[in-house]
Amino acid sequence: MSDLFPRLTHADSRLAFLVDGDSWTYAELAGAALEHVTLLERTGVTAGDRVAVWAQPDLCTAAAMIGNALAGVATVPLNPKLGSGELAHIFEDSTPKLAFCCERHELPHEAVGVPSLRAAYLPQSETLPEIPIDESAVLILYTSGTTGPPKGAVITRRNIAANLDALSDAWDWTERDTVVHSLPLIHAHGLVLGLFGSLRLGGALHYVPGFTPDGLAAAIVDPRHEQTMLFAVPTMFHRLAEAAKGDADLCEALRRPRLLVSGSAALSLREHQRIRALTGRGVHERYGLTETLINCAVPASHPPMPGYVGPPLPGVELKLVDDQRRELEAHDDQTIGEVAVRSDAVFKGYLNREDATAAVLDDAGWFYTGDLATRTEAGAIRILGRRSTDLIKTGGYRVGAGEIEACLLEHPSVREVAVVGMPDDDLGQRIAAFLVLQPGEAEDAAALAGFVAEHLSPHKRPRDIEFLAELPRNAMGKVQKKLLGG
Ligand code: MCA
Ligand code: AMP
Repeated sequence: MSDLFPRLTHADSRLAFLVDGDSWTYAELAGAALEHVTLLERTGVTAGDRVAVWAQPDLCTAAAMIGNALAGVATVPLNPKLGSGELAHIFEDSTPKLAFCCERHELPHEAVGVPSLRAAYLPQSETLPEIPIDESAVLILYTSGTTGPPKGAVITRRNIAANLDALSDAWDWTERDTVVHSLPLIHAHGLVLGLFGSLRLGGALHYVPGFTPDGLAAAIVDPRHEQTMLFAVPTMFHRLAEAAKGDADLCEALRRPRLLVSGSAALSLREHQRIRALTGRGVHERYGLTETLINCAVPASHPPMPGYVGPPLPGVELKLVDDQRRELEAHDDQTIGEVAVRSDAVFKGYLNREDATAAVLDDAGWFYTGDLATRTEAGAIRILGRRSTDLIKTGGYRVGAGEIEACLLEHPSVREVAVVGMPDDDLGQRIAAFLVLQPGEAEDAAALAGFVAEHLSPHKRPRDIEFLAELPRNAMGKVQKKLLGG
């Protein structure tokens, strides 16, 4: 397919996007996207520019992102709950020409120094011109490293098309499928796979705002579509399993999807087993990163493989390397190496950060993931952890310990801080902060968690805060996070 969204080029009355009771057809989405392109022209936004889009689940959001892609404009998707400090960083770094928000929502923040616009697009039936698959940037996805503020990963039309086609192959994903999910529309999982994937393959996305097990179940059994695939992070599967105990209707709903897919973090063997015991259905895992999109997936034609994320997708070269980045040939499911990948889905680089890009992407196109894994004789990958414990995965969100530490140090009561990820049955990892206060300051954990939620975003807030007289340090003065449980 030489067109990024072929179904929008031949748009018709087939359903494309459902949110609660609302639904929009391909033709309506194409019409709204064209209206957005007209608005871009009126406001002087041109190819190569960037536009920030507040990612509320709505027709206008999808239309703005598709319209931007058509116009050669990169979308910077923004979490509507983004805190003031992180928002200021993203605006400063990505310098959007325009900040866009659907009219039926409030602009969640003052868009600092950038013209902002709220618009409503009336669903009118149209078809879209082709969007050629080339190196144009479609998305700037902000993602955390171990230290410093989040970096903007530049994702191109080719990255998206290559990855979605590989997933279509692995999962037999076609226009007959409706994806049901409740993931934020700001990351690879919810946005690239959930929304763009459905649109590229000609199926539909049924979006459930505000995750609840009952909300997902209702969407799965919605008679407006027949064949569904459920996309969720492990925390959601954990909560689905908890809720399904003694809830026959929920168990029944979870038996319905053609495929249950988990990703963004490891799904524990325990959750695999619980879902299987409750529903008789297994969960297919896949593994990826913002910078590479999805690298491995258990194929739909293969039974689920608890503990393994499957083989590399078609078109993805994968190797395990040692500390010096020398290739490890072992296929013994025992030798542990860092995962490196090369494919058309590997990003262009981090915006304005050549240094950080060069640290993870070599001249031959290999991207070094920081994830540690083994590989079986048949090529299935088992992810065991990360090289750095300062990168935390909580609820499927990637959070850097360093960015939370830097944020807490801005609070006047805090003298020293160390942040670690603690094992957690629900979130996978729970953000824990160990603090030394300035002399005479009162211990107020809720205020400090609220400070992080306001400044960065709510999911980055520490769930545990412990006050210490001093942080454990080694002879060199380095904080010993291992002694704190990290
Ligand atoms: C709570 N809230 C607060 C505070 N405390 N707000 C302000 N200040 C506070 N102190 C609010 C939150 O805003 C939220 O509101 C509500 O309380 C609950 O928040 P929280 O406890 O943080 O949510 P949760 O229940 O723990 O969320 C669990 C979740 C979420 C739904 C599973 O973690 C989630 O959506 N995860 C998805 C992450 C994801 O998409 N990752 C993909 C990365 P309200 O309810 O109104 O919002 S892409 C990727 O990884 C790749 C490529 C891949 O492989 O997929
Ligand atoms: P993000 O950039 O937010 O997508 O985070 C990417 C990271 O999520 C990877 O480097 C892995 O550490 C982790 N990850 C994603 N999918 C899986 C999975 N199925 N199993 C284990 N870890 C995963």
